[in-house]
Amino acid sequence: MDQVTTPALDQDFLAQQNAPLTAALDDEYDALGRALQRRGIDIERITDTVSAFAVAVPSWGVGSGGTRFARFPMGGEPRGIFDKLEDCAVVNRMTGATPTVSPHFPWDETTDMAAVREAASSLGLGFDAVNSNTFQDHPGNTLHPLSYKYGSLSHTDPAVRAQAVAHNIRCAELGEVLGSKSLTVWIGDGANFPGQQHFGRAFERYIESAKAIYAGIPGDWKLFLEHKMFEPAFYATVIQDWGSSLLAAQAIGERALCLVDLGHHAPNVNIEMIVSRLIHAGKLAGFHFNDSKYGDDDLDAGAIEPYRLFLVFNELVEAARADAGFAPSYMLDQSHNVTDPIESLMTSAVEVQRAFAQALLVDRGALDGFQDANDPMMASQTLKRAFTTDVQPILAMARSRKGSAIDPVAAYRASGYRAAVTRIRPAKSGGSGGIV
Ligand code: PSV
Ligand code: MN
Repeated sequence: MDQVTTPALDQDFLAQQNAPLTAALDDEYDALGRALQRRGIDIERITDTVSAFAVAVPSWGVGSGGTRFARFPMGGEPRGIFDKLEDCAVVNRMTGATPTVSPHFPWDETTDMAAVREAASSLGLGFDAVNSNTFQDHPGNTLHPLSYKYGSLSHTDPAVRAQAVAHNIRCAELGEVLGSKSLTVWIGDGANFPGQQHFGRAFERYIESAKAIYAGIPGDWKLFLEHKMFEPAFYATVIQDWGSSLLAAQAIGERALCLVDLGHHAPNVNIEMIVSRLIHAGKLAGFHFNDSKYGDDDLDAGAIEPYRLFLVFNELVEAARADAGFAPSYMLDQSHNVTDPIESLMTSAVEVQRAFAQALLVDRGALDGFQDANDPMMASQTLKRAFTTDVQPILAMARSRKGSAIDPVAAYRASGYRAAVTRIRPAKSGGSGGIV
């Protein structure tokens, strides 16, 4: 497969892009450092912590997304996993925040997964959780002769369940070659009509299948259960909320954990509180970050409700305070319908990092005191003070020190990457709808 020669991955190119921005950044960073010093915060400690932060990119995120109605592909869409890796490498090169890719099988399966690992490694990338796909049929794939139309892990037919279980175990085998250590399972199983499905029996079948997957994956792997309120099942979904997810994880075993996709809840649900409860239960796997206004909109992280993202990170920073080994898994999971996916992924990685940096600024001692003294106004002001601090110089400095871009979108556009891949990769037809 021909690869693009791109300045986007070139260190000297980024140094040139950064040069005119460096003096202003130094100035703004120093000013913020002095302001934080007055609050008893060492800016260097925050910058180091933010530098070490990483969020995985989903392999499917670099293609144009779509809705049930249509998909509008853009030029230079990846033709397969090798092109996807190249796009992911650009996101990581520009932001310095996305060193791993999360693949989806069978979408990303090849006959030589070792070659995939090598290609990633030569681009400076590793792999995060692998994802299984039993939410659609895979025509022509001999490992999936039976249809998932009426479900997969909770299907009434034991043969379909066995096929779905085998696929998940296979995903872990493929993931072993890539160096992954966890499998994320999201199923679309559910019902569109009251009465269509026996809630209790479907849940029991799911748990039985998930136990079989758990027993079949390597002993040092974690099994992440991802819940989602609705879609494609519009009346009831088998693993529809964190309660079902937690019950299942507890029934399956110690290494079964609950994954929170921010878009998979009812509107106005207090997600940060769910995060706290899962931490309390020792069952928080990690996140799929995105944003939404109405449902599972899959908009860019931080695009609609940045304060909610901050509040989620506030819980995570609080948890890390009590447990130094606390290390949830972070991934973006968005559908880019109207933007260049690479620009959306870069921007989202920065937004997630921003929420983390802001949460690191919360004066936790003061917050404890205001909570104990029942002072809601000052408690809330303590959070707002951290949230409203402009941490942009910290994020930009962290990138600059890594040799990444001070302004990722500007540098990416200047690189001409999209035009270059559009010349090499033939356009895909855009006639059909479909969510990816
Ligand atoms: C489902 O909506 C989901 O969030 C799951 O994580 C899937 O694996 C992914 O999107 C891609 O469809
Ligand atoms: Mn997800």
